[in-house]
Amino acid sequence: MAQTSKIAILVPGKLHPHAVERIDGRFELLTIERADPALVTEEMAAKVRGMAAMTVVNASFIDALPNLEIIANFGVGYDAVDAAHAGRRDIMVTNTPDVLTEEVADTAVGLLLNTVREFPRAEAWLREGRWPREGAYRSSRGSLRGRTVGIFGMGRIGRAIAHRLSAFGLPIAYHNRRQLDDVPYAYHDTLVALAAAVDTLICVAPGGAETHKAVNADVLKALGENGVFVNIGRGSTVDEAALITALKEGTIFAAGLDVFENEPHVPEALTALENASLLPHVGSASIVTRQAMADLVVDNLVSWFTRNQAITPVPETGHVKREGVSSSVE
Ligand code: 8YV
Repeated sequence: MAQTSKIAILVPGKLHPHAVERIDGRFELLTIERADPALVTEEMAAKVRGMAAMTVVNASFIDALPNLEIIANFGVGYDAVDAAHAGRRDIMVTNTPDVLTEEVADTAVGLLLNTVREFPRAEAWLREGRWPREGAYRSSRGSLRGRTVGIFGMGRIGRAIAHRLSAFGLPIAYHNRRQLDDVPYAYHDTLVALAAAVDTLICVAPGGAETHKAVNADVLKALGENGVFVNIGRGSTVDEAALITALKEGTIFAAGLDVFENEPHVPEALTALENASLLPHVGSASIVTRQAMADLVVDNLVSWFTRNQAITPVPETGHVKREGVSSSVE
């Protein structure tokens, strides 16, 4: 096994314990409370060559670490990391694709069913002892039957959701940055056009400036009064205030949300709504999948420092090479 024990890896804030344990066993583990340049000591700045993070990593934090080579992000979404800045500084950024695809797609389908068929409310009815006292739970106003699904973001997870919902017998359409030539679904070149063509919109698009508040009042209006909106991507992709208004006023029928604008804070205006089904960002959160994500974070670091290659680089840093390193470990 290549000698990596002298390479310092910084973990700012919380990270999956399995990742922390593996980093500690393989590298020199350094931790700080949060990704704040003010907490970086001189010694740390000189030493740190890798980072594993599940938090916001902005340009000033990256710049506080002059010898940083790689940032391994826990999660497929890496909008919290300034990857463009890292790319400009020739710092590798990795994420955790593939290992969570099927899990998140499963969650999306579960959340959609919860939203239209009211299963969480039906279960609460049973648990509260209302079934014997008051009779059967009401028939759900919504149903999956007869729906047409639009997917915003036809990446790996979008495809896995489309695959599942096709098997449910539902027609699928999508909107993406560009049309894909290897999917059989109808493409719409704007999000409003997609929303107008379907009654069930599932957002799997990545966060970041390009998608900021993309699901706005116009999109929700186009989705229509029978419309169901599901978000399994990022809270930042939705204008949350507009969504609350649309749910309140019946502009759309219901929403299922796993992600929010200001996590872990969910506005009371949203929790008060009966036509919103809400989950606390659990899309990938099974023990097995989170462990696989943690492993991929550490495997990226190990691969970088022993084979000069990242396993899952993000596109913004695809060009970054570990050049000028004669021996892979020093
Ligand atoms: C994680 C996620 O919950 O992979 C992602 O992008 O949103 C989730 O799987 C998240 O990254 C951990 O904070």
